[in-house]
Amino acid sequence: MIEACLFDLDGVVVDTAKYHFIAWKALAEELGFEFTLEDNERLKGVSRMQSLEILLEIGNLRVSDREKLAMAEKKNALYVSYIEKMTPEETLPGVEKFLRELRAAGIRIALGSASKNAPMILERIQLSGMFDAIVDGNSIAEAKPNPEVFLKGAEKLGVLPENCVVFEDAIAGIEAAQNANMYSVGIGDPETLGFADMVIPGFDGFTVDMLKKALNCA
Ligand code: B16
Ligand code: MG
Repeated sequence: MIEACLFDLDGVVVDTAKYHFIAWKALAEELGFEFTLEDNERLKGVSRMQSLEILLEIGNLRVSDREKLAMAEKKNALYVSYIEKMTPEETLPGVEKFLRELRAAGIRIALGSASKNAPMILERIQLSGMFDAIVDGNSIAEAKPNPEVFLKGAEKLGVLPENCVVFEDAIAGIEAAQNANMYSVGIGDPETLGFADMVIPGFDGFTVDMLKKALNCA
């Protein structure tokens, strides 16, 4: 039985990876090394401080914890200057329709994101009201693949994990869903996310009926 759907944010509801890329690239350039789109792939679904660690490893740099904090803050300020200007048009195709369909079917909806900026992004794309619960980088101690973010979401909704479906674009996110004992739907490439229970390219054309069929429920 599907009682709730939990959504990752970046790469599932919106594409903020392009703004993260601009901001990390600017920081890397300031530090004197190149940061490529391929490098950026390694940061998807990863927390801000873990992303910085990866970036510093790419640049072969060692810095103090204080400098790390300052760098992360600087990157975030530039990132926020971009997401502040986001509009509802940036919601990925089919997402809003699918969320509305879930609501109409009485299925509860939660957000499960690593981002501390999730509330602002949802506000900018005008989707805050669609979520019954929000769990984001501000309210979790453990990063994905730890299941904390999704277990907290289920708890807030008052739904058992086995009755939850997770939509995720990152490998660590699918692992987190599996660790939470939830049904996982990968958004993206089957080559990378093939270990999820189901993989779809995106929400365009995807319906609640299709999800129910895949789960073998009426
Ligand atoms: P922030 P998600 C993640 O969002 C992003 O995929 C990842 O690239 C980012 O580093 C992380 O949020 C933290 O974001 O700096 O805004 O707190 O995919 O978990 O929705
Ligand atoms: Mg993501």
